[in-house]
Amino acid sequence: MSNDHRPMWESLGLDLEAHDKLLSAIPPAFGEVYLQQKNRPDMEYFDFVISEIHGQRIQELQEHKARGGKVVGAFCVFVPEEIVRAAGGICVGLCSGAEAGFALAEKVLPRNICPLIKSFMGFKLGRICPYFESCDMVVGETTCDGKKKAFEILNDYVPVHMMETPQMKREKDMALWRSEVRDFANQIEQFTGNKITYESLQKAIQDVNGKRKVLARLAELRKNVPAPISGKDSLLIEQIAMYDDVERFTEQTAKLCDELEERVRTGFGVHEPGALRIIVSGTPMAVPNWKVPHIIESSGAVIVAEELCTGLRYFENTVAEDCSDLEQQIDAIAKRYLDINCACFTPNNARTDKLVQLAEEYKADGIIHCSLAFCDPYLVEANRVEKVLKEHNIPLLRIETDYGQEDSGQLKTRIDAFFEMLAAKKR
Ligand code: BJ8
Repeated sequence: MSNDHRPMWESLGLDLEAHDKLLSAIPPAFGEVYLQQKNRPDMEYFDFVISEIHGQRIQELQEHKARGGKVVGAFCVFVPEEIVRAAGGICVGLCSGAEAGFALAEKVLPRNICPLIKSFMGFKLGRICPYFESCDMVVGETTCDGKKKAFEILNDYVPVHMMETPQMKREKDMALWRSEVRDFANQIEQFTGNKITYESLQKAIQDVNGKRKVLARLAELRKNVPAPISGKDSLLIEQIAMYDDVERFTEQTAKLCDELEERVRTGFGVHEPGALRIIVSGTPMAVPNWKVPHIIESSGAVIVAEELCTGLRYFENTVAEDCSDLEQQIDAIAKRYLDINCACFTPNNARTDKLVQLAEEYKADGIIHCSLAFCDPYLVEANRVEKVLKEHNIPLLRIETDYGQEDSGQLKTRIDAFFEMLAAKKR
């Protein structure tokens, strides 16, 4: 990345030394995980976005702010980005996928807490992330206890608006969630000084739906045998979707899909014939957390779908576009978001049913359930996932990991053994 960005990072108040350290780790990791893959489609745009991860997009956010616009950060796919967009703001998913800043985070958080939470706290306390430092406000949610309480601490450093996400999906939960979405719209109007109108919300809904639809098109193409794109490249695109410019991202992903369609037409696959087809499911994988997908695909299998928030949970549903007034649009947004099957819900049968359906649709040989350490919702729900998949005779491997590389060897051994079992089953 060009050094021309240093004055911008400095003006954002970044700790340049810590930031240099974080950034210097990304190119070697990216080179090893991504650039050495065979048969990649044209990923030039997405590789460029990563090469400029703290450059060009940050520049764009600063230009937006200079024009009086607001930047709103989120840590969860429950935050309705359409509303931020309708008020002229930019919503960015803050990634929290690295260990940088853990030592600082441990000064305010317990050591044994999910690495995603530790990462966002460390990024803020250490002033390491230019996306975070560009945010005028952060939206928190009550999805899991760790995040819920951590947002109280985060509010000491950046204004946090909390949304109460229900834990069940009954009618009364929907009524609560709907009121939370309404309050959020009011809050965003106040914060940006811009009124949300039927027209502005309709345009935002269409734009974000367009992004979700192109991601769904990409997912659909991966159902083909052979798969036209690797799981690692698909994950990268899904990660970039969280913070890139919506229209540009949609256009570039559509272009890639055209190429993949051609690959499907000619039967060109990204992997060896007969490679095992795997679905990964569990907690989100934020940039630069590519550890498990890299191990899976380096062992000869191909990931065909991500039942993750950096994956299908982000784009499988869209907001209805046929509303006739603003309040109906708010209803439609609330409905779309409450359909997300996060493990924070109980019961969460929709997620287990979905996994069975995905295994069939994507012709998967097995599912790898990958949860971050100390994430109670996903680690406990893995039991329900195992039970249902067993009933349907779908092989499952359960993994618990963090952002460190120390367990890579052990994970590889377990994943290889799982693949041997799947291969024997296939013979
Ligand atoms: S909708 S998965 S993005 S909450 S991994 S912080 S749950 S202890 S990230 Fe999530 Fe929204 Fe749900 Fe998706 Fe807590 Fe678990 Fe950590 Fe987590």
